[in-house]
Amino acid sequence: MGRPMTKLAVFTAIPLAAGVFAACASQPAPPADTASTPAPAAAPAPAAGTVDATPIADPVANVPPTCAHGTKAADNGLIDDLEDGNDKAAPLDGRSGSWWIGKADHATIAIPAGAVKPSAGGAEGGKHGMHFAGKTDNSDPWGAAVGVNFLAGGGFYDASKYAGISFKIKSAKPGLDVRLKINDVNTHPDGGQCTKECFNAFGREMIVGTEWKEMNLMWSELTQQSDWGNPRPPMIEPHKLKDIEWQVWPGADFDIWIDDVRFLACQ
Ligand SMILES: [Ca+2]
Repeated sequence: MGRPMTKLAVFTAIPLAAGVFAACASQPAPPADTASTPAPAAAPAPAAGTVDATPIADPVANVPPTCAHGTKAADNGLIDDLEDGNDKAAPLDGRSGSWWIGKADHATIAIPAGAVKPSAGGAEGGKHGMHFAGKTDNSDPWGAAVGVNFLAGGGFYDASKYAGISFKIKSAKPGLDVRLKINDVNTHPDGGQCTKECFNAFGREMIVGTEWKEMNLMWSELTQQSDWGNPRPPMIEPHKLKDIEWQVWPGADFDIWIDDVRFLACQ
């Protein structure tokens, strides 16, 4: 795909359940759900002139804050606390997706081994969390990711009544660089808006430490990476979200936990 490696890499992910693990980096295969639907084909190219490719220097500057008085956990906003021990998102408010993991060709995943499922442990107050450990390789254009789709079959989910997203994360070793990503209709090829430069999802860079940290992020606090991607809309499109995922960069020996993933509402 001609892009430099490191952190500008296009993201490709394949669910373990699909039985195909490593994708050719030049043909990104988006994460599908564990449903039996085939992996989505590459999105058709939009008609010429339909995509505004104008770079926006600072997307957040164009968007007003969504919650003047802060956020709180939304009613029926739980995406998953992993306590049921299965790979399904909590079946609330129409959500039906599953957890998945993906990796680049030379990356290895140690946990979960085999089927994607929660591990014993997790954040305080629970007994299970999503444990994701392995090693990524500098020779690959991207590293590895764990995520959860909102809908079975990988469709777009309307989360517009929520204000943002919350989750807990920790790393076995201090200072691990992880990027939260929420693919939407503009950044996932299934939306038909991006062609060559998909997967620059709105999200947030995090340096993850060894203590559980709760991250509460309003939609307006999520940004694309600054120097690539097409289209580059002013903000995430909350009424058409694909998934939430946590991506580790190439060249990392990683061991992270994710737990208590939920939507936020305004106070
Ligand atoms: Ca838990």
